[in-house]
Amino acid sequence: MSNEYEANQIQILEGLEAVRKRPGMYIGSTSSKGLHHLVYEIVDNAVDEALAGVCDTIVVEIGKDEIITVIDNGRGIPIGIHPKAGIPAVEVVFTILHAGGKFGGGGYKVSGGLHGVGASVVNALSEWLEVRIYHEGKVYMQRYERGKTISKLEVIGDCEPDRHGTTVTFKADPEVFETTIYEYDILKTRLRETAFLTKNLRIVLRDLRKEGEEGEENNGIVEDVFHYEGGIKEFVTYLNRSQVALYPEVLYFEGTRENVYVEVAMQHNDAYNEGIYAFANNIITPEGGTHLIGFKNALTKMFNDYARKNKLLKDSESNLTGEDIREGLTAIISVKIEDPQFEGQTKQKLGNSEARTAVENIVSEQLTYFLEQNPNVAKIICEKSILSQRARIAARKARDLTRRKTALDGMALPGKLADCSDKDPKNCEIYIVEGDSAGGSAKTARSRTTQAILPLRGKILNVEKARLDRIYSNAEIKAMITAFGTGIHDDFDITKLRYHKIIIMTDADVDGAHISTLLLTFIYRFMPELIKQGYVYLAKPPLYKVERNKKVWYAYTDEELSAILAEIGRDNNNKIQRYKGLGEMDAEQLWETTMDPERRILERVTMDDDILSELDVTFTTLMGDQVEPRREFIEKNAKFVQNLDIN
Ligand code: TSJ
Repeated sequence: MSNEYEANQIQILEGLEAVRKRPGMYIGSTSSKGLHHLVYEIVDNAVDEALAGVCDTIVVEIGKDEIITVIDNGRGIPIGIHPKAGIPAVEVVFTILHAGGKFGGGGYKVSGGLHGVGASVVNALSEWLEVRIYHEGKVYMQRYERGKTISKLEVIGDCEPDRHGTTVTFKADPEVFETTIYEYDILKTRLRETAFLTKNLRIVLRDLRKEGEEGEENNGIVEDVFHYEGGIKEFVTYLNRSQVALYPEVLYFEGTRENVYVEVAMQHNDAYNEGIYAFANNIITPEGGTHLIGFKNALTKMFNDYARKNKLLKDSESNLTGEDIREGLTAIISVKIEDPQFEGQTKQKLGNSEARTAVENIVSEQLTYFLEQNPNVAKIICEKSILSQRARIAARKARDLTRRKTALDGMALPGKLADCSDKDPKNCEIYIVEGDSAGGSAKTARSRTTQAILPLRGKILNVEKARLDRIYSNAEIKAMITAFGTGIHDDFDITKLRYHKIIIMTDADVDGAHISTLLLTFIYRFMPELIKQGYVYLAKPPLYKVERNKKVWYAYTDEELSAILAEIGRDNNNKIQRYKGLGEMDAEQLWETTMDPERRILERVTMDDDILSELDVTFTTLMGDQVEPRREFIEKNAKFVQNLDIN
């Protein structure tokens, strides 16, 4: 017996010595990340007790000197002698590598998961560790130092007869870790997540490091309590807290199939990114895996079925893709499984095939039922998905268009463009002119070497109010894109700009101002750099022509008119002409007043820098991938466009 015991001891010491030699192999790293890992490891063992339904509170305290205490009110780690090891079971837990999860058998274990290296690893990497077990009125205690047993498990006192549970206190070894200082917020985030994933478990996080210090609130104690009766349903609400939910309900599905316990919670918001988090035994699987695949399969199939059946998706329209449906979706998928297989390079992907079928079946059944019971929600999601589908198709067209453009550098210029002969962009200007007649005059009036004319016909499309597909098939817009030469969006290349002055020339009236705004909106949406870098101008045609004795004056404002009249004296020989539009000027007048670089007035279009950079971000989010501008966005920024400074 004694020989066996000694043999066991040697094995134990060799095991934990290996952990101390290569800590990174067991906890990933000895950085702050690895340090915090120690806490999760211990907490996860207590969470297992909660999952077994025999513990409802876990307290985590960060004490002075960075000593961690984890307290649960579970059954207490068994204290009886382990038949094979010949030492108390609790000592096995702390001194034998990979002993975790060997007791009790069955059930789903958090601690057996991805980083479930066992309490013995924490023990090996702690300067000291003490475990206390509260059991049948007695307090049992054992102490270890750097993994070695220091004291026999012994009763150190009495407790209330109905008290039960385990308390573990440890100090991370500064010889092992680069830092032994805990960050409250890191623990807080992780423990909150654990609480969300374990319905009804109360987790208290307490920071006692400043306890008793002067000038601190609450005697220096910081505390957070996490307790979510709604579990992952509340997790989804929490994740969507700064978003606008598309419907008030959080969908929740739950069930057990093939010994896999499945929970799914989901809700769409009005944004565009997917926020789907999958967990197996409370351990996040950043690379997804079978449970995530099962969820996605069910979602795609059920929504397409529903949309077809209810004619929300026409027969002529193609199926919604998974991405269309998941646009703006926040979801948690949580499975509990007896023997989770973590795969992939970083072991962050669930491999169990039964998890796929379990999630797929449960979500399919319960989602179908939900959609039938909640047609309003079903419709909202389908409509959002269809918007996403259209935007995706339009965005692809846009990409194709711009790609084609960049592929063929000297691509055919628009037929309506009267180009200039000089090919050095620095010398060149393009006049965008509204209306064919004004365009005709401008073509006659221009200086052919440096001035190009692009006449635009009809109403200019408001790019704020049109879907991308319509925008890209608009002839005027295509003409401008090809004439400017820069491409748009991701393909935008300022060095390809063919004219260093883009001059918008419209009538000096309300309609003209409106057309200018529409053109500026387009440029600013599709090629904001042109405005940012000061290449965009507004031409200023005169409002009045004053003629006397064969002498001519032009007035660009009412004040100017008054000033001219005051100077030359108002009399009956003045023939004052009010211009109603560019079309009233002949080519010569147009040249003299609006196009001759020596005499014309140009207003450069500028914008506030921060507004631009703020918009840039939104702009890329909006147009970057496959997304459709949302209404408030359009309204908000239409205002910015109208507020463009014109000086
Ligand atoms: F990490 C750890 F092992 F040190 C640790 C374990 C740390 C903390 C804070 C708590 C625990 C822990 C373990 N809490 N509760 C338990 N429960 C058991 O180990 C246990 C008790 C009874 C039975 C049984 O079948 O009767 C089975 C088990 C696994």
